[in-house]
Amino acid sequence: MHRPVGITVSRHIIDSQRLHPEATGELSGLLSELIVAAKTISAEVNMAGLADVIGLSGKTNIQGEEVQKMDEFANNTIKKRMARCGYICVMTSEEEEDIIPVTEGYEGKYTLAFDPLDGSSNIDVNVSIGTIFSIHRRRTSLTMGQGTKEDILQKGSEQVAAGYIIYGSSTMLVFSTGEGVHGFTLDPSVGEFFLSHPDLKIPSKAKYYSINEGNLNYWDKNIRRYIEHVKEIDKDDDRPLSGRYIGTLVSDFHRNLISGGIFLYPVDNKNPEKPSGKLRLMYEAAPFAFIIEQAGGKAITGDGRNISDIEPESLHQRVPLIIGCQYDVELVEDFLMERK
Ligand code: FDP
Repeated sequence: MHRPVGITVSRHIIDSQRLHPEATGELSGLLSELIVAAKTISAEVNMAGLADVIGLSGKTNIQGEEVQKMDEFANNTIKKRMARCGYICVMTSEEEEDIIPVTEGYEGKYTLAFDPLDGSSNIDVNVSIGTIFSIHRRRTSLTMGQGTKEDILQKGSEQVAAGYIIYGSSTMLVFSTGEGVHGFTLDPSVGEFFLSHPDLKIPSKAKYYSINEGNLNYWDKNIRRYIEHVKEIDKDDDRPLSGRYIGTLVSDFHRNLISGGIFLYPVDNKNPEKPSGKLRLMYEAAPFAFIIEQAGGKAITGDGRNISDIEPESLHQRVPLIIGCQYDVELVEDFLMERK
């Protein structure tokens, strides 16, 4: 389907829905509600640096309202808007221990997992941060009312939609409902997202590698061998790759998707309480895996599993993540399996 640059995200969603005569409009409604939450967060993020300048002291702002930390604000904004939207039956947030129920009487047929503000260490230093979301169809029957953990704990390959919003030099929304990946840029003067990046495809080979090299001495020897490899000079193989690491997964992912790259957060032995790396399956790895596969890339754990095939066991489960251009992800796997 031709998607002309410049159409609004609302029109894009309606056009996509028309491709499915059986669609009830609920997924479209859900996405539209999420987009409103994203715009609210974007406006607040843009003001974040001013909080101190305009004399907000302690916990109250100039209007005497309580000042929330940005991540709390983002979490509350999504929770409040989605609890009564009528399209989901349960939510889970990276910020909360347990599942979040929706308001009684407003139960719908989808579930929502979200990371309200990814890249927490970058919030206070004016570096890009983002919101990530993942949508599944509920497993239990609609007549059962409130959703359960069973509805939420589903593998990535069963996602109906996934996406992210990046609050960068512009605010962008990138998402997929399983029919390619499309990117929209927010025009803040009219408060509307416009299609700017239709049908995004990741380049076949990486130009960039992204990894926190400060962890080098905690890595397995095969990851170290791979990183040595990407730094070697070999003109015929376009090496060395350039290093880029922002430390906000949304931003590192976004750059790699557009320009071609590979992101790695492998297993390390830094913290015995995190034997599977740092990143979360439900809020980070699975939604990005859905998007990257739709864009022609790949996401793996490095121990023989595709991220999308992992059946989650708990809400905050962590997984190692190697994601990006197919060629490079497969090469990392060869190094890890010692085929290289
Ligand atoms: P943060 O802890 O700052 O919220 O999942 C969280 C995350 O950021 C990712 O966005 C980012 O890619 C990664 O952690 C950075 O971790 P390191 O600081 O260990 O590199």
